[in-house]
Amino acid sequence: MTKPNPKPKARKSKDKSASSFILHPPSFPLVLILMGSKSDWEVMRNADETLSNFGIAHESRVISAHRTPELAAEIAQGAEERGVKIIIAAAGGAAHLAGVMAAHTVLPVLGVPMKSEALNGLDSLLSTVQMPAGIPVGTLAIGKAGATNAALFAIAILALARPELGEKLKSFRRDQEKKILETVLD
Ligand code: AIR
Repeated sequence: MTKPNPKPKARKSKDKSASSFILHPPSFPLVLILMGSKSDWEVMRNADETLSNFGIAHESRVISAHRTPELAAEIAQGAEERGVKIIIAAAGGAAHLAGVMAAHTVLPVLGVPMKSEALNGLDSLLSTVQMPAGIPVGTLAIGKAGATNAALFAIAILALARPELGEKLKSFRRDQEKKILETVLD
């Protein structure tokens, strides 16, 4: 049985996780959205908003595989016990966050490569997607499409055990189709 989640609290300044912050902390997140820097938020808010639109309890926060390595391991190791079902991890450049999370949990981890300044996100894509056999990361597209699709993929996974979510996904697809069919070019 899943243990009830402790209510997420604002971290005190002495806490080693002080460099991260919780953006949207519900009491019982089913999905964790993690990103390597606040500079990723503009893109990752698309994942956050997509989950909100489907009414999925989630938590979005900054965790860096390089700048807060211990906290990253701690979050991954504690996620299953908190009742989290899926982790979405986004990072840019030497983008190791999704891989590090996956190394510390058997929960499904979805990686979103962020567009980078130097190499336009190709670096992020390759460092997220090229995992060694044994530690999978489901990698989505670079940037906004990847952020939105990571959330939709997480919803599809959750829908396996929640038929009402599957119905919402079908309705979302129908609306999307309708918009295309009704498109008029002027
Ligand atoms: N990053 C942060 N820690 C490890 C990595 N790979 C990534 C962030 C962001 C990029 O570095 O995910 O995409 C630049 O971060 P910043 O904070 O310098 O803007």
